[in-house]
Amino acid sequence: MSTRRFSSPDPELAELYSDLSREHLQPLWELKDLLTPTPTVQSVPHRWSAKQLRALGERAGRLVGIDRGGDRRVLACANPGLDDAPYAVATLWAAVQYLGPREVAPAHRHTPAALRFVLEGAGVWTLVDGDPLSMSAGDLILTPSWTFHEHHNDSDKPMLWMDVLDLPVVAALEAVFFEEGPSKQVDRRTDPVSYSERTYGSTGLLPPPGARRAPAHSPLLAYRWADTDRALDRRLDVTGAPAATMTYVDPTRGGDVMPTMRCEAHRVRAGQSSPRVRQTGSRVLTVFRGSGIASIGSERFDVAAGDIVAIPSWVPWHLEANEQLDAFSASDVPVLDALGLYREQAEQ
Ligand code: 1HN
Repeated sequence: MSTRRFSSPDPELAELYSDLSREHLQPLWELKDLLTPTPTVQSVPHRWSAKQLRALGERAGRLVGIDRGGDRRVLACANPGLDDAPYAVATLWAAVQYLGPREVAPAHRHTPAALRFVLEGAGVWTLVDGDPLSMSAGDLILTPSWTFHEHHNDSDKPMLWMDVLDLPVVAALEAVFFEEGPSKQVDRRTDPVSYSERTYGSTGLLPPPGARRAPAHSPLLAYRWADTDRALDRRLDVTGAPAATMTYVDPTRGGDVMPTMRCEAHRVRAGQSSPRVRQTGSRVLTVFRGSGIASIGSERFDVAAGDIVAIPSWVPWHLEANEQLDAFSASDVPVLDALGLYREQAEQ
C-alpha cells in the first residue's frame, strides 16, 4: 500500500508532502480527528431479532453441513456501522450457533476466548479441555483462551446459543493462533457434574490454595441459571431497587471470569427501568426471559427473549421491563480497566 499523500497549493510544501509520502511519513499537522474530546465510535446501536436468528439458524441447519460451516454453524452479528467486519461491536464477536440433533462440532482451540450463553433448550455438551459441561437454558459456559473445545448434541432437538468472543481485540493485537484438535473424532462423553463444577462450584468453598489451578481465567467453567436466578432475586430483595446487576466472578480470585470479558446478569422488575449509564467499552446483551425496551442512544428497541443488542462505547443505555426482564451481557470492561481507560457516568 502506498502512503497517503497530502496536497498544498504552495509548490514547496506540495513537494515536501510528496517526498514525505515516498518515505512513508505523514505530517501530524494535516491529520484531523486523531484526538477527539469524546470517543469516536463506529459501531451503532442495533438489535438482531430472535425470530430471525432462530429461523435463519434453522435454514442454515438444513442447507449447510457442519463441515461446510468450518466445523461450526455460526451466524455472526455484523454491526451495520462496522463496514463488513463480522463484529457485533468494535471489540466483541457475537453470534448464534445452531447445532442440530445428534450433530457434533469437533475440537479445536484458539487464542481468542469464547463464552456461550444458552438461549433455549438443553442436551448439548461442550467439552473444555476434556471436561464435559452440560448446556441448558440460562447457563453461562466459558471456553477460555487456548482451551480445546468441542460440542455434541446428545438430544433429538436442535439447540441454539449465543457465542461471544474477544476476537476483535486479539486480532487487533495480532495474537490470533488456531489449532485443530488431535482428532476429528468427537468425544461424546457426558458427566452429570463437570470436574470444574465439582472442584470450584460450591459457593464459598474451595480446595486448599496448593490444590487449586491458577489459570488466567476462572477455573469454574459453568455458571448455572438456577444460581444466577437466585442471586438476582436475593439482590433485588436486599436493595429493593427497580433493577439488579450481578457480575459473574472467578471464585478463586473474585475478579472477572476471563481477562478480556466481563459477564453480567441483569434483572429489571416488571414496569421498571434500570439506571441509564454511559460507559467506555463495548457490550452485547441478550434477553433471556421477559420483554421490554432496550434504550440505546436515541434508539428504542422492543426486545424479547433471544434478541441480541449491540451497545457501543460511550452510548447511554438502559432497559425497561414490561413483564420482569432477565438479560445477560458481555463487555470488554476488564481490558479498559487494566489499561486505566474505564469511565462510567450516570445519565438522565
Ligand atoms: C468458535 O470456535 C466457536 O467453538 C464459535 O463454538 C464461534 C467464532 C469465531 C471463531 C471461532 C465454537 C466462533 C469460533
